[in-house]
Amino acid sequence: MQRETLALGWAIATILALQTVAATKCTPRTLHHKARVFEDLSAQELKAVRNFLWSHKELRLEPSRTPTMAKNSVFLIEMLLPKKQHVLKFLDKGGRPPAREARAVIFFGAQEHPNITEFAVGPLPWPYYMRELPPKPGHQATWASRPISSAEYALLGHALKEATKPLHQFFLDTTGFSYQDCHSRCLTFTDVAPRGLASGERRSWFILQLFVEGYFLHPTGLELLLDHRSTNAQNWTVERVWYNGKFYRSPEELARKYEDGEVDVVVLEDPSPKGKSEKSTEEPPLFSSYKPRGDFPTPINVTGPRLVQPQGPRYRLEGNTVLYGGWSFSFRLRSSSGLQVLNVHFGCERVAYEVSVQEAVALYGGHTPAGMQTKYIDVGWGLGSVTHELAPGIDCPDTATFLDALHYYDADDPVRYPRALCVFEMPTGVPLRRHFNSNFSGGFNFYAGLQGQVLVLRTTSTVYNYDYIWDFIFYPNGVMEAKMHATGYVHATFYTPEGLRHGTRLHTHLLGNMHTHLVHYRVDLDVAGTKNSFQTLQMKLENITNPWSPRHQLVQPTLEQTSYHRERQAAFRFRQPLPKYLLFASPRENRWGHKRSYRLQIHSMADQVLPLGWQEEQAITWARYPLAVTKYRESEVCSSSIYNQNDPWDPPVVFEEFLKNNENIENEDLVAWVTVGFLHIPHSEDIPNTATPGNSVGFLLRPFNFFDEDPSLASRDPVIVWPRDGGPNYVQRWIPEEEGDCLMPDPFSYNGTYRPV
Ligand SMILES: [Cu+2]
Repeated sequence: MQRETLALGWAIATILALQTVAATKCTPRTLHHKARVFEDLSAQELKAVRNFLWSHKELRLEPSRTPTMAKNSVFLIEMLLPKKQHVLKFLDKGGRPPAREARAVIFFGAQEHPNITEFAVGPLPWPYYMRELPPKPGHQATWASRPISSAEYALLGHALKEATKPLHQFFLDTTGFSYQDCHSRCLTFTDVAPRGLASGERRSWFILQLFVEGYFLHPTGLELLLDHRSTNAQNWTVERVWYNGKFYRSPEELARKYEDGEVDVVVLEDPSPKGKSEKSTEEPPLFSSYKPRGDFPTPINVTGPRLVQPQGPRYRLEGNTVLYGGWSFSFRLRSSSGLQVLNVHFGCERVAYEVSVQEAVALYGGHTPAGMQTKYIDVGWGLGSVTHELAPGIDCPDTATFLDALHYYDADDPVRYPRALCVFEMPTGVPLRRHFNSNFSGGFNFYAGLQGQVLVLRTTSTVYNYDYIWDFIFYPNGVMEAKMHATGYVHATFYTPEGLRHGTRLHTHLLGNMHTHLVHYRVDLDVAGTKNSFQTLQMKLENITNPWSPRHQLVQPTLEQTSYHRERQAAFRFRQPLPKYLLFASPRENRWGHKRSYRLQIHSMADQVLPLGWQEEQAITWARYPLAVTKYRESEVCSSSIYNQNDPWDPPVVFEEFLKNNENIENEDLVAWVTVGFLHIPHSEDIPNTATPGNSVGFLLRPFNFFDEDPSLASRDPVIVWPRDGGPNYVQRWIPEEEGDCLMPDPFSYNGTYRPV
């Protein structure tokens, strides 16, 4: 079918036409000096808070590393974000910045009834006051809910070593590894959580593993339950032992039965076979190793393509603020919960006040006690603080700007995490828009395309075995994306035939346990102002008499708009239909009379993971909802806490309570809470590691009638090609095709240390 082509000369007319797109002229109002309000604490500030706390002798503080639980110590210091209304007043109307404060978490263990207390310390940089940050009524964090500190881990390691002394010969015989005088053949452990079955308990299952490369994949077959609730480690006791499918009352009982030949023993094969190949002096790699083995049919022995930016970066970093085309935003890396982008503007308007990671959980099934007990709630494992070094060229392009992070978490000084974050622009490899305008007779009227470029802000969290990659992605057309990739080692347990009901055999003695990953995000949209409404659009079929042939019926789609008045109405449960178009609308209209809106588009395979109200489900009630919309409240800024993991039965933060008052959400400051995730049934290709392809989830925030036309029209990147009679095509571009220096990046370097400063 041939479409009518337009008359000649049209192309020329277009070339001559003025560029009528009025470029919005504005300078981002919140440059570095104002964005400081969002900045994480500097080393000096963290030290000032630490010194201020230590100067209060009545707190009787001791170093975090002191090897006892019966002490008072500072566990966490991080920036305490001022109230939103104060920040907005400062940003938009000027005046003095709100007081800069720190949140300090202190474990008071040196008293008969130990407790956890949180304080606000300020004003920074020279603090002179501290005030208690009171928990919500009835929501005091219990002593048992505190995260495990490195001092407690040291004591736990020692306790395990002592407790398993009777099993020395048993371990040597069954694994060739041991805990005593072990040199290169030692055992190690993985602990799981929750730590017990009811509030106030602190008893953990430990999986004993061979301490080799990728030890997560080398269980010995022995798991052990240790009660470590007492602040006196002398009182810690082993309550249960599990070995190869059977329970024992104590290590002594297992050792005795083993000597008597009453234990069904599995002798592990040596993980690193001694049989060195003749060609190589190196030992063959372990199955849990990254070292290459095998060959591709088409071997590759040269380095791959890499990114260059011949004319330098096209984004600007001013402290913690990024300026990129239409975008400007600030960011911080909270030690407790992770990456937060703040004060997100496109053009000259605020689109979101905050988009942030709140929590990441992984809930497991298994046949071993550790497998069936595992419900990891990662903020309780320092989700925001385990931001280890990114490798240039691998974790981020060589051209990225790398930034350090500071965390004061379970430490006595701020600790510098070099290259914890990166910012980079990259081609997406697919055009943002393009069109080939055929003339349907062997040629074209024009070709036009806009290359796809995005700006990425990235960090990672290595929560013990697993690595999450956290991205915020900014597109030139006003679209913003939040994305999590999962990688690293799977959490795995000892293989038993019964375990196959809960996972996959991944090696001789290894079962990859099924689990669900869920991530919770807070999305505080401010779509052209703080007053927004939430509505959805769906498609509804209508059946009408065909107006141009009344003898016929006609079925066609119509728009069905739903408005939501109250929080409960806009809390969508899993397994309940979620409308396709989720819109956050400003009362203002675009040029065409439509409400200026942003659309939330969720990319997730998450589902309900626990029955409502089930014991530990209390800690993750947010996981009931792929989307819940609430009215902004200063008391509802986090959906989880560092305490939810170790007391999931009575956690201090219960998201469900945010919905209880069922507030009006029409023309209010709205917050969207988004749960994304996926079911992970491990498979043999998860060895050695879970790979990122297919293991990413997230959401997009897309303008929907927010602008009058695609705002990427302001980009100078498009290329238009016009055919010319009897001559070469005319290539029209707005950025000269200039040659830049194709600089080689700096040679690869990776330090890997994180040290106090
Ligand atoms: Cu997984």
